[in-house]
Amino acid sequence: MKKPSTDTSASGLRGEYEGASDDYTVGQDWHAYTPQMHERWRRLHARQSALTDRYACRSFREGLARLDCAEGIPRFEDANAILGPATGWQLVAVPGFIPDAVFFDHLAHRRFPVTRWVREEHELDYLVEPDVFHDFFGHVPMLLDPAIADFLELYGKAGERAMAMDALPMLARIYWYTIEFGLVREGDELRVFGAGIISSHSETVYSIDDSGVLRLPFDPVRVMRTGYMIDDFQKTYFVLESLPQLIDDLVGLDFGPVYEQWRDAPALPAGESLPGETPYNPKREMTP
Ligand code: HBI
Ligand code: FE
Repeated sequence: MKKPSTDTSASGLRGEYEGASDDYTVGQDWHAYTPQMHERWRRLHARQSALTDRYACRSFREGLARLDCAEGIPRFEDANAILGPATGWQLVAVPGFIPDAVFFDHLAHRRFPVTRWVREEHELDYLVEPDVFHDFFGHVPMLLDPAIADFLELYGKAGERAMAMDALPMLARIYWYTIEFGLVREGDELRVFGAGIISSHSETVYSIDDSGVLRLPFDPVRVMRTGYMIDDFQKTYFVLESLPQLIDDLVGLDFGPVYEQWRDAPALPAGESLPGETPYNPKREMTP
């Protein structure tokens, strides 16, 4: 059994896999969060939500407002009461990264694993592993969007075949360049919908405003061939024309032949365009 946390540094919950069920879920143990942890969440929420009006896509902004979670680390059961009737998703608490097969199985059943511990003071802007701020603030608002809700279930169901065909890295790039680091066009503007961007202050600004970044139109096969950075800002972002494009482009695509064709080829380096590709340039497109 888990010991009650008296720790103010979050390490009382961080990475505690002991006591987790076979599916890696744990109780959120909301009462174990300290006042300092809730205060840290409030600061993170305030800082990021100050950017969302200008940078986040409409679904994210609407979803975040519905979740009403500015005051402290939210109770997952409260979010579940909103998510269930809206899109059928439920949050389950996990201690951190979980094995790929378990992660896919949760998604295939519309259960979204949310890490329960919160980052420490010295890692406010950046950490490599997911914590409750990344998972909840970044991902949960988008679970209220019907296209993202359906897409994530399909992604979960695609996992088994990708693993059986030894092509998991290719499928994981789809998740990475959409759910984590995706951009979407809204009218004349580029907007963020990826959780990895929207939970980071500096990458939110960089992904939209930096003129040296490569932004390419979303193309599933191109995405599956493109490597990515896990410990630095992305060098390439892919832009959807709309969120339902995810479903439209991926439902009819038979991944098997794509895996067979490309899985043994080296990944395309992030940040390089191929001959004939037209990078998306919002400034140019906005000028008539
Ligand atoms: N576990 N908690 C957690 N969060 C993730 O995003 C996650 C994971 N396990 C595996 C995984 N992601 C990815 O490697 C798969 O999408 C392939
Ligand atoms: Fe994530």
